[in-house]
Formats: sequence, structure tokens, C-alpha cells
Amino acid sequence: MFEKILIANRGEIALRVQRACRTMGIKTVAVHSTADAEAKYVKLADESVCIGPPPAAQSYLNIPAIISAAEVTDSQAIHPGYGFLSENADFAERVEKSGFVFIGPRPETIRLMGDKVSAKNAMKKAGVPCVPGSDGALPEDIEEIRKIAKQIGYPIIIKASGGGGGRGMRVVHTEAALSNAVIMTRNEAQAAFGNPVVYAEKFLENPRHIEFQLLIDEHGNAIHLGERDCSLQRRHQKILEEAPAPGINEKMRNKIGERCADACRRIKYRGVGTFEFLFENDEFYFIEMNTRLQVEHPITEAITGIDLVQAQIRVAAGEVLAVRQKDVIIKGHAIECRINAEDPYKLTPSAGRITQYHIPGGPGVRFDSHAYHNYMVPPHYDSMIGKVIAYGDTREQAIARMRIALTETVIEGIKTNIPLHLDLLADATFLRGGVSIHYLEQKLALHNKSS
Ligand code: MV4
Repeated sequence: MFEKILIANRGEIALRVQRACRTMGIKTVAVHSTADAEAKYVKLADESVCIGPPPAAQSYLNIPAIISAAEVTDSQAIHPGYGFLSENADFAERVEKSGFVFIGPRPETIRLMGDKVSAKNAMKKAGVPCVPGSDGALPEDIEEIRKIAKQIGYPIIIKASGGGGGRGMRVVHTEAALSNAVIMTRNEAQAAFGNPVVYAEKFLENPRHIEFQLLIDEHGNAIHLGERDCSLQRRHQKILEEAPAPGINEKMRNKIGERCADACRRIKYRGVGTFEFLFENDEFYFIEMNTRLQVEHPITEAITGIDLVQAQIRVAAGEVLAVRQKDVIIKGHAIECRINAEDPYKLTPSAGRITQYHIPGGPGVRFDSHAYHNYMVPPHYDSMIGKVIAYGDTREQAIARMRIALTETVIEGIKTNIPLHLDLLADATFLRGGVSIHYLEQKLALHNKSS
């Protein structure tokens, strides 16, 4: 096992990874920008290195500074967390070429999945159900594209191969709008990702977003840990997630989960990974794969009892998975509410000092946050300051516990989205379960109109 790990991230996930290391007897190195010098995870780490000024481009995205920090501290491995460099294949490669272990998939895998056309091709070949669409990249010739679009049937969606996570896409409703949409998406894709390749899919009007968690070692063992419903989002920012997804039975779960596990074995995946699906009319359609640990990983930990960060570290150290698929038991229900420093309805960021701070507790409640009384939320980064995870035997119990936990929580001095969460947890449509990806935006539009 590693003796020392450098954590190339900030905020709650830096603390989360540190806790896993401490549990395993591994020393930790925190890297931080000058804006985070007073952060809790910096103080709690065994060592810390300042890697640059507040802008992420000069600190948390500064590859040479991070590699140097690993060198001067004699770290053996680097955990990238989520966001920042976590899905940067060049970073993973530089880490390995410098003699450190990257706690994540192989650089080639990150590259393969970062290219959405090659990712979809790989999954199609492995028997993972995909959204019907063009067979790979769209050709140059507009007549050819028209034929393909007609075959798929309008509405279609044009997506950039270099995009993902909602960047670089355009919905097309009619043949008249097709040529322009393809040109515009290509141009934007070239400018944003340096890659003009686009592909087309049938546009699903009202799907849910359901994702599967996978865990794979370097010895060909791949298991799935069930799914999460992440449909409650706004502008591709998730705010509340739950596991398991309402209405998904064990047969469906195992069928899709096994296909994902098979695909991982085929591409020799390593570590944790997430298969994103759209779910409509009782069918799953693969859209993208994420090659990192995700923000919402704790709800999967709650329903499986598996510590995903410890598992990542063990797999990266070359260990064989301790758990077989037959040992994975999905039990109970978990919900995560992301706590953001923002106006609850306008969703504008609200940085500043936290003047009162009381965190929730009680049975089945987990609170992951790097914040504390008098903590200054810096304006330079993501507005998420913590996550409340509530677990219960049933969905109803998890919701009840979440409501109590959020009612107990006191965070003053900045605005948070806790009022929005409490509103959602009392919303009849949410309580029924299975809302679509558009539900939150519709609800917010209604709220902002009437107030
Ligand atoms: C789609 C879609 C409808 N049909 N693909 C947005 C993020 C990226 N991961 C894929 N996205 C979508 N792809 C087809 N064929 C609708 C979305 C989408 C979406 C997906 C998941 C979660 C939130 C979303 C919000 C808007 C659009």
C-alpha cells in the first residue's frame, strides 16, 4: 500500500479523500492556492504545499506545480478528486511518466471516453444500449447528413465529440434547420475543444438521468454498484440525487449493470467509473461515461456499504477487488442534497464569511463539508460548500431524515440553497418519484414568475 498520497483538489472532496487515507494509515499531502491557505483540509493534512494564486488555471490546474509538489513531498500517488484535472488524460500521463501512480483509469481510457464518438462506439460494441443515431461522426456532405437525420427521425440532437456534460449540443426539429445547426455546432466545437467532429442522436424529449456506478480492478474483476437518479438538475448542475432510482427493479438493474461491467472488462477499465444513461419509456440509453469519482458517490456508499475512495486507492495499488458481484447487496435508500453558497431561487453565487454554522446529525445522516464557523467561502471556485446525505430503510424514511437534517442546519452570513431543497422535499411530484431532467427548471420558472 502507498505510504503517502497527494490530493490534487480542494473543498469537501479534498477532505473526503484525506479521511479515506487516514483510515488506511496513509499520509496525505494537500496542495492549495493562496485563497485556500486557511482551509480545513490544508490544516488537517500531514503536509501542505501552496501551488499558486487563486485562479484555478494557475493553481489547481497547474500541472507542473502539482507534479513538483509530489516530488518535493516524496508522494507515491496522486488522487485527482473530481473536476479540475480528474479527467485530463495528459495530466494522468504526466503523473505516470513522472513516476507516480495516478489514482484513476489509464490515460488511454480517459482519452477514449473523453471522445464521445469513440466512447459510444466502444459501448455499442460491448452491448451497452445507446441512443439511436448516426453511426459515429457525421460526414462532411450535407446531403448525406440529411439522409442520416431523416433515418433517425426529427427531433434530433447534434453533439460535439469533444464535448460532454452538456457542452456543445444543439437540438434540431426540422430539416430546414439542419444545415445551420451542424455548421454552428462544428464551429463552436472547434473553438471550444479544438475538435470539429459532431455526431447526431434521436432527441429524447422528457428522459430521466440515471447513472450506474462501476468498480474495476487491474485483474479483470468488474462489479456494478447499482444506479443513481440524478434528474434534478439545472443547467447541467445536479442539486439532489438519490439511490436507488425510483421504479428501477432488480432485473433491470442487473441487466444494465452487467452490460456496463462487461464493457469495462473489454476496455480493461481500472478504478471507479460512471455510465450515464437517459431513461425514457422504460428503456436505458447510454450517453457518456465519466472516468472519475463523482460528487454523488456517497449515496452509492450508503446503499452498498462500500467505501469508494478506499476502493479506488486499493485498486490503484494493484490489489484484487475484495467484493464479488454476488456480495453486492443494495439495501435501503439514500438521498444527497448539495449545499451551495448561492441564492436558492435565482441561483446566483453568494461568497463570503459564514457567521453561524451548525451541522446536522442523527441516525442515517452524513455531512461532508470542509466549511466551519467563520469560514470564508472564496469567490474563485464552485459554489458547493457541502453535501448532506440521508439514508433510510425506505425512500420515505430517507426523505424524512433529510427534511429534519436540513431543518437543523444553520448556515448564516451567506445565502444557501437549503430553502430550495426543503421546497423540493415537500413537492408532491418529487415525492411520487421519477421526475424528468426538466422538472427542476420548470419548477424554478414557476417560482420565479409568481414571486
Ligand atoms: C441528450 C438529451 C436528449 N436526447 N441526448 C446533456 C448533458 C449530456 N451529458 C447529455 N445531455 C443530454 N443529452 C439525447 N439524445 C438531453 C440531454 C440533457 C440532459 C441530460 C442529462 C441531464 C440533464 C440534461 C439537461 C438537458 C439536456
